[in-house]
Amino acid sequence: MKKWLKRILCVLGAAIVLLAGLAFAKAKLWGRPTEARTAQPARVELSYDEAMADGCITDEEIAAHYAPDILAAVNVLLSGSGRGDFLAAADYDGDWLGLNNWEHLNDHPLLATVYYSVQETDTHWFVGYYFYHPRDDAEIWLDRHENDLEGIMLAIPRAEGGFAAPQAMYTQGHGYVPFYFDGDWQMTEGSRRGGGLMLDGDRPVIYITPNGTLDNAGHSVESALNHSTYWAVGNSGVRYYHGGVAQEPASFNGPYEDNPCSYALSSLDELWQRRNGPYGDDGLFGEYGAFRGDNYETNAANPPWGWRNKTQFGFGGSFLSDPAWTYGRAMEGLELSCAYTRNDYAEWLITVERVNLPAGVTDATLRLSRDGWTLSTPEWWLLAQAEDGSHTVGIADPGRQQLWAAAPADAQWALEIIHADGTPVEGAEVVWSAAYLPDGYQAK
Ligand SMILES: [Ca+2]
Ligand SMILES: [Ca+2]
Ligand SMILES: [Ca+2]
Ligand SMILES: [Ca+2]
Repeated sequence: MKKWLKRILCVLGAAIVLLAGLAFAKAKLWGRPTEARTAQPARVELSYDEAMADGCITDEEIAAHYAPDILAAVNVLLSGSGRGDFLAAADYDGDWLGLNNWEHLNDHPLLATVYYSVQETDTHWFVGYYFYHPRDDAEIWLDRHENDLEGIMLAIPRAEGGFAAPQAMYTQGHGYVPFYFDGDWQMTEGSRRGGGLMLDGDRPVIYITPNGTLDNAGHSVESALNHSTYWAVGNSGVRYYHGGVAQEPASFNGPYEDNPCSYALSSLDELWQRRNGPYGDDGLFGEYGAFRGDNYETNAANPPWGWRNKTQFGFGGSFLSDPAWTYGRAMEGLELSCAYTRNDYAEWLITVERVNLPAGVTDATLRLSRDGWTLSTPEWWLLAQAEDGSHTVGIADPGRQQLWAAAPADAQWALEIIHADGTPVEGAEVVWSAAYLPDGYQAK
């Protein structure tokens, strides 16, 4: 066949696929019954005085005040003509089984739900929001899986008599944790800045990528400021906002602002309380830190306590279990305390007190591992000799002796004293503990 003829046929073929996809999308979208639809609720605005009217501020009130506006891009050529990009609850199909969530996409309403978590130190609140989708879909077979959870973590200074604006946000994608902020803070070596924060009052405005292939897709989350747009037919999208009512989008064609849809907040505890099983076909999770799923890949989606962090000071699950560490290691000058007053999402507290080294050893460092999997790098460990000859241990920071980690109850922790070449230091001793916290951490 002539080259030019081949090219024309290719372009024609692509156009036909595109038009058919669009026609199919519209037929599907507007052909469905809309009883589930309620009137468009107003955005929930909760001031500090309103929250304090009963004398205390609950996690739910904190989550409501900072609840993000979400620009959710929709790729109409994938998954239920775009429905795969609608926010939903993890039990959207009426059960807590992970294995049927890909299959049920088109048989159940996708009522928008956003999960939240709140942790606190002396200086900050850490408020997380999590976005569930039944499918992480893509044009190519390799990039698809059942269930999908992505999220953000805000650092908010605790203020007397009012709500302060978030200072920074981090997200997670493909094992990397980009940070978004506007202050003069610097990133430490090996950490990544994603860009500036977009705020509407105290609310972040974020962008969720649609289903699709490679980095800029698969529901990864970015600040809406200068976000990188995935190619999506007609730039379709929904503007989700916290209206306190879980709705399914009535439309998604055209600009985000034309397609508002309210979401409801739900505590991350809904998922967290299921983290230790039942695992397998009759549970939401297939194992600790992974959703049960069988489409294209097995148990491929992770909740935040299973998210990787490939940066130098990151460790698996630290996104959720230790946000003070995650921020403190990545950003310089944020001045945050690493002493939690409350942390419901850490199951283990690792405390390292001191090391006794034999005379003459000058290259000692430590290695922390869990079930044979190394969490630390040599940069973590700051040894300083005390008056009695022993060495105090700072974990990346001279003043920090503790780490909060997410791991199963039967996790086997090991802390070894090693030489720079990785061999054990004979005759050395480390004083440390790994305490299991079945009910989370609460300062006495
Ligand atoms: Ca209150
Ligand atoms: Ca299900
Ligand atoms: Ca399935
Ligand atoms: Ca994803």
